[in-house]
Amino acid sequence: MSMHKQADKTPVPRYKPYKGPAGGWGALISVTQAWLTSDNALKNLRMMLKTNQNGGFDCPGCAWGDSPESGMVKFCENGAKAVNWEATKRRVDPSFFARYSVSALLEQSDYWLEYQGRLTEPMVYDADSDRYKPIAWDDAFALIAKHLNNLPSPNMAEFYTSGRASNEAAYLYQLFVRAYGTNNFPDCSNMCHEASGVALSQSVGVGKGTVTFDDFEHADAIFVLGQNPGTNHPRMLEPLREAVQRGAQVVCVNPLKERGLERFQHPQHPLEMLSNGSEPTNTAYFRPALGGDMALLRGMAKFLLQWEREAQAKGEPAVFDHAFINEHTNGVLDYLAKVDETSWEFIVEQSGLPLVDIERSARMYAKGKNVIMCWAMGITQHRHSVPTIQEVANLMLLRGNIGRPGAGLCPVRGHSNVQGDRTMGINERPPAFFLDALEKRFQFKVPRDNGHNVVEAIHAMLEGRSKVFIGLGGNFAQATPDSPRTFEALRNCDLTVQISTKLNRSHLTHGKEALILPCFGRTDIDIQADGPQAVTVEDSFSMVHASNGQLKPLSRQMRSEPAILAGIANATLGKQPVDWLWLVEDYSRIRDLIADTIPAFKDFNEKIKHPGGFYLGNSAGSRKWNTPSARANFKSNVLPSDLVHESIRGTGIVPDLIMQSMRSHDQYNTTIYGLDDRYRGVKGQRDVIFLNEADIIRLGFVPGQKADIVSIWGDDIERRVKGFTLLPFDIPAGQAAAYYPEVNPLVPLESVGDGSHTPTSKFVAIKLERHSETARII
Ligand SMILES: Nc1nc2c(c(=O)[nH]1)N[C@H]1C(S)=C(S)[C@@H](COP(=O)(O)OP(=O)(O)OC[C@H]3O[C@@H](n4cnc5c(=O)[nH]c(N)nc54)[C@H](O)[C@@H]3O)O[C@H]1N2
Ligand SMILES: Nc1nc2c(c(=O)[nH]1)N[C@H]1C(S)=C(S)[C@@H](COP(=O)(O)OP(=O)(O)OC[C@H]3O[C@@H](n4cnc5c(=O)[nH]c(N)nc54)[C@H](O)[C@@H]3O)O[C@H]1N2
Ligand SMILES: [Mo]
Repeated sequence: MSMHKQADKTPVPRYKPYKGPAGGWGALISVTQAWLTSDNALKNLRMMLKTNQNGGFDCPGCAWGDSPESGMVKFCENGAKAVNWEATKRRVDPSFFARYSVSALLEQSDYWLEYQGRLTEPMVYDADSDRYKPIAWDDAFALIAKHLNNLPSPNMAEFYTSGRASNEAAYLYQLFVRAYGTNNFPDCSNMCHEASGVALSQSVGVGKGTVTFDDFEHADAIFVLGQNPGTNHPRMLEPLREAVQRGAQVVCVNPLKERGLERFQHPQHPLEMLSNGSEPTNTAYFRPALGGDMALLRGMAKFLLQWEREAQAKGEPAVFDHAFINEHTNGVLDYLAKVDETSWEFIVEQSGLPLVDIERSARMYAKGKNVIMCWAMGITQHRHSVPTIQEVANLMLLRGNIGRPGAGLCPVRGHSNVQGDRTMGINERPPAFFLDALEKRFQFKVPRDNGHNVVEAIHAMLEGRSKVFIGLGGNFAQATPDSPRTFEALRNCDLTVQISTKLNRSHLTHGKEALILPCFGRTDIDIQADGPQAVTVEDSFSMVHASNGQLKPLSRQMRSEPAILAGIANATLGKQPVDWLWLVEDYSRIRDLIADTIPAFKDFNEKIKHPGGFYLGNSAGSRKWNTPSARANFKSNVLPSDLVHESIRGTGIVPDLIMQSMRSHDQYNTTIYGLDDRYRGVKGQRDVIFLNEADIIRLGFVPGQKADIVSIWGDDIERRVKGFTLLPFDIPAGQAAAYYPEVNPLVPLESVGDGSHTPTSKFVAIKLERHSETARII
């Protein structure tokens, strides 16, 4: 992949199955190309060696944690891409904006927009010329303050957060927004691991994973459900491969045969690279129906129950951990009654797996003394994600697999600080204890009503109930579902403000007035009045550590996220309830406030001096259950009666296929680095839909032909994307897969998870329709 050159070339569509392992030479070549073709090659090489090192910066890629060992090289191919992408020398400066009107920019692809470089100066939209023009920082802050202070209610403003924001930025942001008077905190988490937080809080009393990095070395079995670590968490492949090598079971559950879950060659092990050897990363691979995981998990529980009864009858050792269940849990009998009630026929039908596969996975689970279960978006972006994750917890509770070394729950987070942002209070439904602590420390009346999540915020803007949108990072316009409606929602606003590093579609689908505020990223050196500043982040294993930028910022007009937020807060509220501008002179002052109000951060400034950071602890991980009963809860859910939503069934239209949306190997969410998807064998194109060849023929098409994709929902809105190439692929019949964000126009805003409000991006009912043009696969 040559990510910096491709933008100017016309892509040649190509598809050829990938035979190599994940990682290995392919990854090394790709990293090297990313370096050599970036315009900062030498500097970036030096930077990469600082990735995830003490005194270095936290990789802006994913939220996977690091081995506590120091001295190791701790970055991966896709981390390298993320760093190079941020550390470009190209600039989107006032002369760029003078050249292109917003309408002209709207014609460009997401790939082209971000490729243009870093935003370097604050800009304001000028309606007369349809262009962004420079604005002084203080004038920008004053414009925001004017809008916010003129709203009839603070609940008419939306404050979005994307999960790269540091703890310091996030804490300052939530303090400002609550002092302003609302809990409207839509955030990327609402589209991501929300279901994990909701489900686990009810089951085990904490919404985070219970494992740490070391646990992977002690597990006898690791389940990887609905996750593609080869692309999205490459550093996770190493512990998986090591687990297989030591004889542990690694069980993958994924309808697609993802390359990284099959074979891995370590790009940093010279011997393996030279011999071109590679190692398997799984011992079993099960391919369920989309949304079929809960049925699979229920089936596993049903086998355990059957074996438990057989063991009791024969006087053999128990399958369940009775001591744990008695001492630590609630509701096991109700739950087992539900398991008994669920029929084998229904389990097989809904899971999409034969009974022998379900039995095999149950055996692998039961054989492991210590088991870890990992999951990501394949599990969380469904209507019944909350009960599915609770079924994971139920299964783990039956054998006491929570709160002991080598065992536990591991929702693998996405954005590098999405977990920390929640810890800092970016939460539209904040817990009372947190609000109480804020009120006590800062002496103002904290808003207590729940605020808007992402989907509610879009509805509110569409209906004119919200008029101001502020985005701390991210790309709200493209990351959200039902794209044309989201665009309309943003355009309905009186003011939209984007605090960003790079140009994206959210800057172009703007309100009547609009600001672009350019900020530092993780890699930039951040100098404030008291000198260079570090920020802190929290990974998936609840480790908090410092991150120090390494590169001189491209322009003196760029500011840090905390400095921008302090500017907005100061203009809007003055020195209430804190002296914002004084706070950002030295971020340890912000950390002192965090220490005052969030108990696990006591002595924060001292603790981050520890190399590798510090562990926040996890109540469930130490078998303390923060539930009303002070026990872990078996949750007695029933399987969905039909995976297809009643709104879809109500139309009487029978879907051709059920489609998931997913990430390619060359993208970071809405940031497109290139047009290839190496491990899936796709080159030079993104408007593709992966289908079983039999389905292509059944539906009257030929492989390589182009089609329109139309989604089905019980309303009058036509949801259509045009001219997608039909790629024959190793995918279960009846299923389809395509790339996010290209297919986001197909995801209905109303199709959300029960209890999580997460758009169901992994379950879209579609029909294929004829498209005039036909392309050939080369
Ligand atoms: N390089 C890179 N790294 C990233 C990101 C990125 O875009 N690029 N994004 C970051 C973010 S924010 C996140 S949240 C994570 C996302 O990490 P992932 O969750 O790995 O991301 P997706 O590409 O959405 O992959 C979903 C996987 O689930 C499978 N799947 C889909 N539906 C189902 C289902 O019903 N059941 C099962 N069992 N499997 C299913 C798909 O086949 C696919 O392999 O990665 C983070 N890291
Ligand atoms: N159909 C479908 N939709 C999905 C998903 C899916 O799987 N399928 N996944 C969902 C998930 S899991 C997530 S997390 C969301 C992601 O949603 P977002 O987090 O909103 O999207 P990103 O693409 O990560 O945001 C990219 C932009 O962030 C800005 N940026 C990058 N670094 C920084 C920084 O350090 N500071 C600031 N201030 N800005 C920065 C840049 O301007 C860049 O253009 O999308 C969701 N949407
Ligand atoms: Mo995410």
